[in-house]
Amino acid sequence: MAILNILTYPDPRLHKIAAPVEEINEDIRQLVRDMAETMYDAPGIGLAATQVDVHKQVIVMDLSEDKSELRVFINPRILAKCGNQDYEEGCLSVPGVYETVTRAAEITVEALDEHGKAFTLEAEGLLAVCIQHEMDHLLGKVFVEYLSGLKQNRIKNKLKKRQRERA
Ligand code: QAP
Ligand code: CO
Repeated sequence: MAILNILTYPDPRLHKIAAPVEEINEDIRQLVRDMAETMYDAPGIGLAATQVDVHKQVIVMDLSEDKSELRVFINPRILAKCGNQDYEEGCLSVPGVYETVTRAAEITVEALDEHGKAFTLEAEGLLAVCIQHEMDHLLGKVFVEYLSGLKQNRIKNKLKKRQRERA
């Protein structure tokens, strides 16, 4: 297992589009294990492969208190969406920034698990928000892109300044 480096906004690699996984093999299962370890270490509740600079359609998520409910989504597709909800989101690639985003309230998602088995999930609340947030990463989109240009610039400057201070 390994803890992977998480890209920080505004890194241009966060805008790459992830390709579908063609074959779910031991390499993909290793990636899933490393992503889960990276997410738990952070700690976070969701991580997309894009955030660790792997441009494949792989997401890990765990909304439980005790790391007991790892969910894996490979090649996810949203089959249906309904309603709206506002949620204050954060992101491991945008540390220290929390902003409210409006997304669908309920979604139906279809994906493959780490064994290549297809499943369909109906989600609402935080789970629905998290799936939509992570699927955006696979399309090269970071949640701050839903905010005004002014707010995006402030966030970019804050994170760039922090990175300079750390360097
Ligand atoms: C995505 O985010 C999410 O700023 C997952 O300093 C978050 O795991 C979807 C984190 C909220 C919906 C609602 C963020 C950790 C973790 C930070 C995360 C930080 C440390 C974010
Ligand atoms: Co994120």
